[in-house]
Amino acid sequence: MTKTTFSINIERLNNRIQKLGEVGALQGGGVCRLALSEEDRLGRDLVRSWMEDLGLDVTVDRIGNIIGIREGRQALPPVMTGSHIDTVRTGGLYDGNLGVLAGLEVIACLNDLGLETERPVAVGIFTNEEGARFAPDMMGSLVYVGGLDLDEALETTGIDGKSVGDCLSEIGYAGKAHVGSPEVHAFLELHVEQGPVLEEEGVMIGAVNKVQGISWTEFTIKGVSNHAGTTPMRLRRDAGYVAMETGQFARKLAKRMGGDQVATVGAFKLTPNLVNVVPNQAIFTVDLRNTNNEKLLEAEQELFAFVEEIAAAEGVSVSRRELARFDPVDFDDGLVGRVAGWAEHLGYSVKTMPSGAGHDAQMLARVCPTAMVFVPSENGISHNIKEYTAPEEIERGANILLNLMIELAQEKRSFS
Ligand code: HGY
Ligand code: MN
Ligand code: MN
Repeated sequence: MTKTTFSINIERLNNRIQKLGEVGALQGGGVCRLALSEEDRLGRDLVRSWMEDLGLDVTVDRIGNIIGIREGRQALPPVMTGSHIDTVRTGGLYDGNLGVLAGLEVIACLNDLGLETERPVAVGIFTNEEGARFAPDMMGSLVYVGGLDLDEALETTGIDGKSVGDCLSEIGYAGKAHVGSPEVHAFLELHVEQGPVLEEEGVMIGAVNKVQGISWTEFTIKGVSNHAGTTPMRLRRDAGYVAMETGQFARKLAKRMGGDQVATVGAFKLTPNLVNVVPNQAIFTVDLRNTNNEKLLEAEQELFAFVEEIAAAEGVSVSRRELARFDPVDFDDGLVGRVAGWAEHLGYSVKTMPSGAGHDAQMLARVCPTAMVFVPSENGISHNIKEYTAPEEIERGANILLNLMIELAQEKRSFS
């Protein structure tokens, strides 16, 4: 049976990507739009204006999620796409932004076609997906699906001591709309892979079938500051030493476990952080991930046992705070198969694969059939100003999104 296929306008989509990339632009390329910052506000204002220009009914909910809806013939649960526009400090133009702007491109195509769909079509901009300023990551979508209490999220303080609630008010995005997803028919997210797999294997599209488990822990080690010159090694209670040893252990643990296990010490702060003072405090984070939850639990247990042991030996105290903990998530097999089916139908090479990064889709998967479409990242780079995906790669991913969303939006029945 021949399927009607539609194509996106890659110039229009790429122009939006470049335009949004000017907001929070860094010298030398890339962007910095930390969640709920002034730059995030400017980015939100710009994309929201595009949503309004496209005729979407735009609401902002109490955690600041921005949802644009295009009416359907029937008031049925919408087909939804979307992602995030907050970035890390050394962000690229595509992480999250592509998913939101490709969603707007789908809407623009529906408008160009004058196509009335059975179901409404929604595009979401979820608050604080990165979690770099306020943990956990995927905060807005987690609240949206009821996985995190709204007040708890609003009271969360960030790395600069400010609360989510105060920052939402400051940037004018403490919305009034009820938070919590309307029933959603299906959710699709287009995202850059952010890793090397598609490029190394020469494959055009990733039909993402799962997201690996994530464990973020902040450790605080408290020792005794002392003179770097006069204090014999046997008398030291060196918080910095214990932190550094733990970082080394985490890396060696991941290498030893192999497979999908990864470990990262991303944030590391010594006090008083002076050349001639034995540090009396170290605060650092360890990000552990694995597609297999049992192995992730094993890695956590080994890490925690190591810190306790080495802290006791050094005579320092250790406390830890869980910043994020999400089990691996499997996407809907049927929908993943339809992503792959559309890739094949459009003549694109495709492979089914897990995601190493966290995504809003892993939260929407709690409330509706969900899948993701990956396009390659040049040199597998992301969370780096050099992040890049060529327009022709973007076009392929956005064409799959467009055609599958139209197909889903014409379905009168909910998924069996
Ligand atoms: O950390 C992540 O995987 C995502 O970028 N928040
Ligand atoms: Mn992302
Ligand atoms: Mn990211």
